Amino acid sequence: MRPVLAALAAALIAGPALAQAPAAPKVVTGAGEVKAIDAKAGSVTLHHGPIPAINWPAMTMKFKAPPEALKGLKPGQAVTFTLDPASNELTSVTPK
Ligand SMILES: [Cu+2]
Repeated sequence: MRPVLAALAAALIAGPALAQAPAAPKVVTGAGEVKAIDAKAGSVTLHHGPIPAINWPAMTMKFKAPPEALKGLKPGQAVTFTLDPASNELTSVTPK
């Protein structure tokens, strides 16, 4: 009985670690061009390059972003950005 319990205990301890998927990135960075800004909606449309960290090809899409990240942005501007892959919301946008 004792070896069985020991094996069970070992499996319980090892289980969660083994079940863990490869750590998803907490912050993802990308680069792109501003296509449109909607300050009222708190969103910006970017054409961004590929983002391998989250398997995204290049595309044009709308992102939610905090007001401070939208400040001073203009259509046509080249930017780098960070986004939270859990929500797909931008956390910062920096003109290049
Ligand atoms: Cu995209």
